[in-house]
Amino acid sequence: MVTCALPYANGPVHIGHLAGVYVPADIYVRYLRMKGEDVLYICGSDEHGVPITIKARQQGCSPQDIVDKYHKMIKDSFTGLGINFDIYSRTSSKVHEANASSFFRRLFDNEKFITKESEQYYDPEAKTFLADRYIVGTCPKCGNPDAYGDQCEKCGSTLSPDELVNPRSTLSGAQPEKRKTTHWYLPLDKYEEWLRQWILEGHKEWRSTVYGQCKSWIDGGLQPRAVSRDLEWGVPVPVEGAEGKVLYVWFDAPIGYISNSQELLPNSWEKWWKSEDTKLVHFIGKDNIVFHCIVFPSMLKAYGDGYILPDNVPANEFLNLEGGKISTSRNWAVWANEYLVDFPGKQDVLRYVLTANAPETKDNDFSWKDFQTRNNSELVAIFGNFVNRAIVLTHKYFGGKVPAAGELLPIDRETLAQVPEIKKSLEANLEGYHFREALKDAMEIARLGNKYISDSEPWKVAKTDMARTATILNVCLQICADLAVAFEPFTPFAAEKLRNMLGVSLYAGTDHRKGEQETVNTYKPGECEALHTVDADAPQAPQSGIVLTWARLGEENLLPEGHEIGAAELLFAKIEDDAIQAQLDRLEKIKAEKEAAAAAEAAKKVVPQKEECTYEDFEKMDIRTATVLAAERVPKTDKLLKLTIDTGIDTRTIVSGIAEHYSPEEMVGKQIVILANLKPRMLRGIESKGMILMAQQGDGKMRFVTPQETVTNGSIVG
Ligand code: B3M
Ligand code: ZN
Repeated sequence: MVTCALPYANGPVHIGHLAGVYVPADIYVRYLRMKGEDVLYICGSDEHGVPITIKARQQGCSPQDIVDKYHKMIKDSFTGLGINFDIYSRTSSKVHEANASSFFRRLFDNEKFITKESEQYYDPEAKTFLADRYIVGTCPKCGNPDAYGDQCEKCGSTLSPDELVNPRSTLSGAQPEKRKTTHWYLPLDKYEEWLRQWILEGHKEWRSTVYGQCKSWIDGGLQPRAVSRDLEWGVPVPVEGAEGKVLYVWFDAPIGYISNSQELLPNSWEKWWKSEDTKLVHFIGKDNIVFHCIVFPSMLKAYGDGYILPDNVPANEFLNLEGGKISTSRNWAVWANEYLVDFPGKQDVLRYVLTANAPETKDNDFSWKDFQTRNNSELVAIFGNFVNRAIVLTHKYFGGKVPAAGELLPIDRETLAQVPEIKKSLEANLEGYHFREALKDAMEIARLGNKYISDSEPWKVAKTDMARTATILNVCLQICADLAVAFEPFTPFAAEKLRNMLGVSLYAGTDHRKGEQETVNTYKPGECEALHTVDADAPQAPQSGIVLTWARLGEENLLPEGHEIGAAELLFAKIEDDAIQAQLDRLEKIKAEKEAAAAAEAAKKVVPQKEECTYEDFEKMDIRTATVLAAERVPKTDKLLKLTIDTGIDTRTIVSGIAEHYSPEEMVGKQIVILANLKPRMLRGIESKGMILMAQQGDGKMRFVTPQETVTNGSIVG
């Protein structure tokens, strides 16, 4: 049973989600199914939680409107990318509400919770309790007026709402007030020893990043964890007197895996969730490790009733985009739904590139240049090119029928013998959740074929030795059939296209999309519209009885002599620079908008007033008007201008750091205000006598101060 983290339905999925969770899971499930394993493949939208209520408030609609919009968008994106869960349901479903509610109630009745009364901030206008993130105020450490209740983004300090000066609600701006409230907590501390045994002793094989995080949580001492919240949106707490309280989203969501299974298999879901024969694997991102390895297992343990625990949790790290952190709120992302519109027919390319760059053990980066290079120089130039040459030449010399293998030379045997070797590594990497490495193995087969055909040069041999040409192309076509199997988990659309060209089917295993009655998938040419978007008018090879299977990958003679193949069709098309540039321009625009917004925000910031001074302090300063007679840049500096000014008292030089705000030409003739009796200073070898008074905004913008109308130079400013 494979579950995928339930994406929050408050935005589309982006390439970070796909690389981190959904593409690796889909590779794994397709592979297992081709080997004949029976897999239940579960996912759905996570539709509760504070962010959804905030977004609804911002957009002036209901939380249900938000989740309805994004649930559909996310579901369509997965289908569009060939990620076909057996069910993609949602936690706002009635099945889930009933299931999560009864799950909570059983733990409550069996006294598995502790209750605690605490004081929480409440927004009297919005009439809702406020999570820390929705309280802002002045940071006590650096004075940032917009620090959050949990963190100051300016100085990075971790804060609590109580530390904020003048806290205010981000919802209504009102001054939040403290209210007493009671919540239920799962005492994770009670499960610490059990978790130490189950994970730290029992699952040393887990990815080091996952194992390490679990170890630090357990060694750090587990604390009771809230399982309810003061919110209107969510699964109501099924306890008398708990009006206005809902299950905490991270208590509710993992139960969604079970609810989705119940929805799909009402009569047989327990066969999966309560049988030791089931191997449960959770695909998630690293920020969800504690919930899937510590909290949810403890919930299942507390519940009892024979629920199984995950066999593995191959969490990925994070994917960055063009060197920046992917961010939904800042729109710094490549959205799956937009990708499918911008790059029609290139679902495989994204699956391929995200797998090749998968952040399996450390964060990694996605760049559009790399995306284009991998498509053009790997998928097109190696995989696609090899297949195209093999098929085109088979039509050219042998009328589209697999030619006789004839006498195999050592080069032929050595080439074919490598495929079963590569298959061993491919299987080990797939079984071990090393999908980047597994993809390299599959690509190794394409490189093998491409090298073989380039070295054997059948187009030359055909001039003199047709029998040898037949052997070469027979070997090539066997390798094409291997590729049609090996690439099914990674690039299912291209694999299917290749099988259609080769006139063969694939046994792709059993799925459960039709609920209790199972669906056996043998992707016969043209039969798979429901699964893949087969190009309806693609040339279909004549029906053939050949059904490829994973087991047969690497076997000899997959395509027997005389077998008829279909017309050649390009598996992949080059991606041109303009398509990439359009994406880079989009990101550039987003970056510029963000910088402009940040600058506008900074411009409004006002630095707190300095300490009081006395009139006597002020009297010491001799501030005068003056006019700029000449101006020039100070060589080898970016910021300094050397100004010759008429102070009415004398003509003198002042060096000022305003070169980034004014050119020398702009300054000549201007009347300015100076602090005339500032002690002279040597700046870059120039004696500067005085200082120009400038007004500087929070965003750094600087303008010189000048009288409203011209006055005599040397006029006293007071
Ligand atoms: N909704 C995904 C996230 O943290 C979260 C997963 C729930 S899986 C039960 O982005
Ligand atoms: Zn701060």
